Parts: sequence; structure tokens; C-alpha cells
Amino acid sequence: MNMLPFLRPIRLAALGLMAVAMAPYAAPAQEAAVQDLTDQVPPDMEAAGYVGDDVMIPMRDGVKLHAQVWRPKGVTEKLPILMSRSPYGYGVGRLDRTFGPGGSYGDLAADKFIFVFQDLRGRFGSEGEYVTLRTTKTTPDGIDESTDTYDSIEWLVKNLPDNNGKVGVFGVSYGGWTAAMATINPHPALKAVSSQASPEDMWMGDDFLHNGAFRLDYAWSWVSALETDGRTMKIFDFDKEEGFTWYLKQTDLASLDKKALGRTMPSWQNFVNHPNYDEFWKKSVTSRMMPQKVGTPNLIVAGWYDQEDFYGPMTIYENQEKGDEKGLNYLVVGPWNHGGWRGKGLEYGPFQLGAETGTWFRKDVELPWFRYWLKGQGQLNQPEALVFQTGSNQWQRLKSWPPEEGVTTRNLYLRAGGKLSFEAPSAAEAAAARFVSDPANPVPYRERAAIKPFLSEESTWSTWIADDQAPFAKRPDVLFWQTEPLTEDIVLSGDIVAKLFASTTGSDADWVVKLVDIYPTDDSVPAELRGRQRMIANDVFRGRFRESYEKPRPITPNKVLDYRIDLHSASHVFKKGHRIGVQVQSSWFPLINRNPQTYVDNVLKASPADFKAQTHAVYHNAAYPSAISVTVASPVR
Ligand code: PG9
Repeated sequence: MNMLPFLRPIRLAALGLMAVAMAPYAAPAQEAAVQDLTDQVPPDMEAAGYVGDDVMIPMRDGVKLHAQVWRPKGVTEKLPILMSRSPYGYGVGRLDRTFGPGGSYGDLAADKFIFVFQDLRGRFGSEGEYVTLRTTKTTPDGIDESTDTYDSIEWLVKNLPDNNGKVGVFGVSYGGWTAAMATINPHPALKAVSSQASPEDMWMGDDFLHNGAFRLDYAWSWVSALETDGRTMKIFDFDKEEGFTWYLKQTDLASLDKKALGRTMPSWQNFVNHPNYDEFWKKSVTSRMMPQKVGTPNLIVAGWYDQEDFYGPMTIYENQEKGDEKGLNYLVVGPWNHGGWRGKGLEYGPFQLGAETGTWFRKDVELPWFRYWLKGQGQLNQPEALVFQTGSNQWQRLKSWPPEEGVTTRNLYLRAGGKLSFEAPSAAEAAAARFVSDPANPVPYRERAAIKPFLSEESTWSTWIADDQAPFAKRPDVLFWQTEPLTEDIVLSGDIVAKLFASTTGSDADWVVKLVDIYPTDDSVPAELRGRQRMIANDVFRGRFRESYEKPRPITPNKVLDYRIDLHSASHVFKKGHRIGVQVQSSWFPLINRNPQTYVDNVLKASPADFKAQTHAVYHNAAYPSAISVTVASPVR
């Protein structure tokens, strides 16, 4: 092991955690604590010729943060530093199989960089207090992730031998967020970042809530795993109970942490105490904390099928675009789930992607990006927006996303008899489709047998968006519309918004809308895809926030009201012979906590008596033409 005077051999850092090679949450250990694993250097790091050291880096307030430093042996030229920072620990379990050929960092490692993997404050080997998504500077002399990054870079460029004085920061999800934080008052040595799947706004559209609707399983599983004593990762034990049933039994969500764990968790209490879009959430919006004039090149990465942070990278890109005078803000959107670009990316669920899209991204996009900015080598052959078109499996090089030219906004109208059409309903058309939404029997977000808590060992959470949506269309509490088989390809390229006219007999209701691609039932498609309904866009809207996210109001029972539900965007070809489908439902459990359907001030504090079955209606006549607005890039007849 390489022994520099100020470094200790890898010891603290080799914490068995989660394998990052294929997906950030693959094969989690039940519990991982700081342990001495000096000899357990991941074999492919050794094979790649890298040696590691532990360092403790002093911050401005005296707290020391732990990092692993990996450098290639026998390199004489000065090398740039590539840093990743996360709360998950960088143990053998997480770094193993990442440096070899095909590994998450394989191409970067072969090109030679000095890698630094740092534990955030209060996590694993680092001193100090851990705070989930610590908001940037609330006091002038305060510390936050941006000052910790600055202080780390300052120390690294001064203390690591043979570095070239240039630093890049990159990472996925929480690590993508820390990369975004690095751009705030950046250290002069920071030359580029790649913020991959970073959350933007936890209340509006990322891990914990969507439009104020609480992502129950994700929030519970993640927070209980992370907000421990700071030095462990503890996966909650559901005692083998099926996820759906366990969550259905939890009627007192406000004190679930106390009841299930015997202690409170800061983030859980934040969810309970900040149900509305207040300053607590607004001050933590990532792109508001980032500089409004972009000064650091940023390769933002998103996945169309990201089950955690799709809103985040797309919105950060869009907001940073407004202040990108120097052309430093770049976007890549691929056919990936959360972090899927760090694996092969050859398929998503049963959908073949035509090539190893993740392997290609890392070799031909990410590596050239860091070579260019940190080594001054190669060309930046990067369009501003590199976007994968699903359905056709083609990459598109665009001037921006969403595209402004060559597209038209069209309404796909919900029509009587379950018909979906570009033609608006006639005056004579039947008025509405109705269903009973019963909180005692919510619509599962996937088939019951597949619902495993997201961090559990048998979990297949990372591909749930690939699930066939057809079984749900048969439920009486799911409304369903579909077009005729398409006579030509229809290409979506841009924003999608559901514009619903709806009513309920209750005083609150959730509206879940899914846009699906319905495969033909004949042998023009592989057997496993026949009749399948593939999710193209989706989201949930909690009715109480119809007029204001800050001040929710009861819904007037039986009144037809209009709802605008942002389904984000898509780049997708609905092929000739396929149909376009829309599903509307009012629960999505336990992805989203249940709406009691009776207005209460705080849904997390609702008591069992507040939960009542109600009849909901979606209107589709000339007076109330509910529709999905889509951005179409091909002629529509
Ligand atoms: N989606 C994860 C996360 C990011 C930030 C906060 C909480 C969770 C992650 O994969 O890191």
C-alpha cells in the first residue's frame, strides 16, 4: 500500500454497503458499520493498478471529513482529481467491480485520474453532524456541502502529490446533489462537475413527495436507513410482511418513527411538520441555491425511467439554462432508471434498448467530458442536449430540451366509451366517467406480489416503472382510455400535461395520471410485450393544492373543477399499430400515502375515521373536455 506521510492505509473506508456497480441500491447489507477491512482492497482496483489511502481532511470549523484517495501506480504525469461525495459510505461492497473493464468507473480509471470518495459530515468515517440535504448557508460563517467541498478541494490540491490542480466533482442522486452544491462559491480549482440524477425539490417532484403527495414507502425506507447514528445504514425490518399490507396497517403516520423504531427521525418529523409548500422546502430548492449565473461546466444526467429523481435533473437543467450565458449547462437524458447509466443499460425491464447505452455514455460522453475540462485533452463534442428517443432507440443531438422547433402541442381528448382521440368531444357526448375510490382498498402501484419495501433484499423497486400497466386498467377504480391502433408513428418530443375536469363527493382527492404505450397483441412484437402497457409518463396531484401549494383548501364536493397535472416530458415514438392509452386513478399505494378524501389540515395526521370511500368523476364532454396535452413532432391526422 502506498504510504504517504499524512495518509493512513484504507481502513475506515472499506465499509460493506451497497454495490454501486449496477444500481445504487443493489444488494444492500442489513447493517454496515465502520470496520477495519485493511486488506479488503477491491480486487479490480488492484488489477487496474490503483492504490488507496484514507485521509482525514480538516474543514474550516475544525471537523475532519474522511475520504479514500485512489491513485494509479507508476504514473509520472500530474493528474486531475475526480471527487464523489455521498452519505452512503464507499466500502468494498460499493466500490468492488467499479474500476475494472465495464465497471462504473472503468473507463475513467483506465484513462487515469486521482479518485477521491468522501463521506459527508457525520457519515461513516467523517466527524461532525449529518443533516439530510443540508441547506446552503443559513449564516454567513456557517458550513454546508458547498463549504465542505471547497475546503476539501483546497486541501486536496495542496496535499495530494502530483495533482494537476484541476478538480471535477461527480456523482449520482445524493452524490449528484453534492456535485450541484460544489458549484456554489466554487473553489477556483473546480473545473467541471457532472450532477447526475440530483433531486431539485423534494416537495414538488423528487424522492419524498410529488406535488405535496407523500411518497410513503420511499420516504420511510430511506430515512429509516440513513437517519441512524450516522455511522450505520440500517435497513428497516418489515419482519417479512408484504409491503402493501404493512403500510396499510400504519394508521398513525405522524408518529410511525417513534412507534416502529422507538425514536424520532429528523426528516420524518419534517414531513409531518411541513405538509405544505413552505419556506422549509423552498429554501432547499437545488437550483435556487446554485448560482443564478452558471460558472462551472455541468453535465446534467437524467433517466426517463428514474423512479426517484427524474424531476430533479430536468428542472435543474431548465432553471440553470436561464442563467447560462457562457454555454456551460449541458443535459443528457437516457433510457435509464435511477443511476442506470452506471451499468450496461442494454435493456430496461423487458424493453431492449438496442445497445449498451450506459457503457456508451460512460465511454463516449462522461470520459470525454472530464478529459476535456480536467486534462485539456480531446474535443467537447457534446450537443447541449443529448436525448434518447425511446421506442425508436435513437440518440438525438438537440440545441435544447424541450425542443422549440418542429413541434406542435396537441390535445389527446378523453372521450366517451373509453376512447382517446385528437378530436374534441361533441356536444352530444356523455358527460363523465365515474369510479369509487376506497382508501380501504387502494390501487397498488404495482402488482401486489411485486411490492417489496424498496430497500429490502428481494426488492425490484428499481424497475417498477417498466411494469406492465395493463392489469390496472381492468380495475373498477381505474379509468382507462385508448386510441385506435395508430396508422402511422406518433412522436412525442416535449412537455406533457394532463388537463382534467373532475369532481368528487368528498372534500379532497388524489389524481394519478399515467400515459402508456399499448403494444399490439399480434406477433409483430415479441411474445412478452404483446398487449403490454408501457409507462411513458406519470404523476400524482393532491387535490387540496389545486389553488395553492402554500395554502391547501378543501375541494367543494360534487363541483366540477379543473386540474392541471404536470406529467413532465417524453421523447418517445408510439409505433404504427400501437395504441396510446391513459389511465386515471385516485390512489397508488404504498408509493403514495392514502388521501383520506375528507379534508383534514394535515394528511399525515389523519385518523382512521377520516378515511372514506368517495365517488370521483372525470368529465369528457364539450363543456369539460378533459385532455392530455402532448408535444408532437410528427404530422398528426
Ligand atoms: N434518491 C436518493 C436520494 C437523494 C437525495 C436524498 C434522498 C435520497 C439517492 O439515490 O441517493
